[in-house]
Amino acid sequence: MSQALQETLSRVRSAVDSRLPKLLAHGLSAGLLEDPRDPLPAAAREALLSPGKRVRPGLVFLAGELFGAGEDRLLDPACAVEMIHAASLALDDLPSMDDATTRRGRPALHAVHGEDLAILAAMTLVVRAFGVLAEAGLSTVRPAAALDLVSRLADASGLQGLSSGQALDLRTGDADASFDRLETIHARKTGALFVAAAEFGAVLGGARARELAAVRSYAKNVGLAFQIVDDLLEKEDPSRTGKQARRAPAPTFVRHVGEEGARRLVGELTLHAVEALEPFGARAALLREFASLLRDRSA
Ligand code: GRG
Repeated sequence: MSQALQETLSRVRSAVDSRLPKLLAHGLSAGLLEDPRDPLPAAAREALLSPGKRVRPGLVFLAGELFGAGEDRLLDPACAVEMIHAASLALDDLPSMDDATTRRGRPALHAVHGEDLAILAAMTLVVRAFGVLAEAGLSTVRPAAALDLVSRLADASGLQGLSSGQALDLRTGDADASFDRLETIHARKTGALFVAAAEFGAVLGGARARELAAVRSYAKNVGLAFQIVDDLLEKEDPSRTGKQARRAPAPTFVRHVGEEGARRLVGELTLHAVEALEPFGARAALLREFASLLRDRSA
């Protein structure tokens, strides 16, 4: 990895890791956060602050910096995206979904805090994400841009995004798992949040419609490739992704086209992602490298 990308990603990671707990605690006194009779803050903190790669905030920043947006505008919206992601992991792990025993190499949230609190923690993170965007609109981000982000994140979370993708994933058996169906599932359950993250950066940097479309195409392809790599890693060795699940294997491209076919697909998607950046020339070097980094990741 180039030094420039390494520096950017570790800067984003530490900024996000130190900002997330503050955003979560918004308005709560330390006493309330640590009240042993109130079990929800600890569950929400564990869901949000357990050690994730912070890939989506990285994408917000890389796309934002392409258009000259500063950290002061990017940080809280990037944290809002991470909140939705963290909520989705807690829900995905529930016994009624993937029935995971571990996540990020630790016991799944519901295994420690119970299913009831895991659901409430996820709800808390979802509503907090939109609260964070509202507050950004009252401080660092123009109100119209903040509303734009709210709308994009809502779309990425609902019937065009995560929730729909997960529902299709849960209800698609091997017999229905056509190429198109798998593409829809992956585009919604994983791609949509990548697209929202990249759009966040572009909107905050004042990108024009055509630039926004290019960034969206990049993120859609990277998101699909990311999910396929996740499935490849999980097939090779479940401990690599830090998640172990009891649910019978979900519909994946790895099952549909085999490991080699899936690897080829990842290569093609990454190529399409990079092609989408052509209009930006050398300015998009870090985003290009980011796509390759995610393609070649081993965890
Ligand atoms: C939150 C509104 C809302 C709905 C959630 C449960 C659900 C609906 C969707 C499931 C989406 C899901 C878990 C998709 C898998 C995406 C994926 C590959 C996750 C792993 O992402 P990483 O590797 O994880 O970035 P870390 O742990 O590094 O953050």
